[in-house]
Amino acid sequence: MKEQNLTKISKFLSLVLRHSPETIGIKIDYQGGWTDTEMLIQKINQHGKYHIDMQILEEIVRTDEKQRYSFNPDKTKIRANQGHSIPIDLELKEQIPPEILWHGTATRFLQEISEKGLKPMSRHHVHLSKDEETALKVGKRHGKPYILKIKSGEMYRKGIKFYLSENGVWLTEYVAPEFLIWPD
Ligand code: HQG
Repeated sequence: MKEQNLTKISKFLSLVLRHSPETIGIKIDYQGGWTDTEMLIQKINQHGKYHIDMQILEEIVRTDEKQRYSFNPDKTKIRANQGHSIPIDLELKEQIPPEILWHGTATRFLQEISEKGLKPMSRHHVHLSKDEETALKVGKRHGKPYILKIKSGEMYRKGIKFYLSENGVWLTEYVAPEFLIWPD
């Protein structure tokens, strides 16, 4: 299938698996955020916007640029690896973060962030990147990008929990202003 079409379907998958499963009438398990693969394919096809089969779904899971989705071992279930707004428990294990992590945002949010810190907004966690380049891409999604460094090592030593999603995104509940490093 053409890459462009796969991207469109992948975006639609993000919508149903992270934010709005009711769009196609499926349910996401609270525990783990999984949904039944066959049911997902059937309901997407019934909804009518896209026509997919197992082969296409496998191709998306394999090739998605950010590795947003995973199957369980026998592929009977599928989930988004992070980024949800619906209530689910991804059952992530706590991890020790690197000393510094990065967060890409937009200049228009800076005033608010400097006063209140980084909040999860509509998602479950604040999303942090392991490198500056990734943070820049994330920031550009919102407008004029701006990159902050996060004192993740210090946060961890103060007892703040960090998680790592299956696709390499660092997650934490909140970053207080004192842990933000502003560029010179
Ligand atoms: C900002 C993408 C005002 C925050 C990416 C961000 C990521 C505040 C925006 C993932 C704030 C929320 C997540 C505060 C934070 N006041 N604005 N106190 N605290 N913000 O999209 O991190 O393509 O929910 O800086 O790769 O941009 O979806 O979060 O700009 O991993 O797979 O509020 O989404 O992955 O925006 O991106 P988002 P994000 P996917």
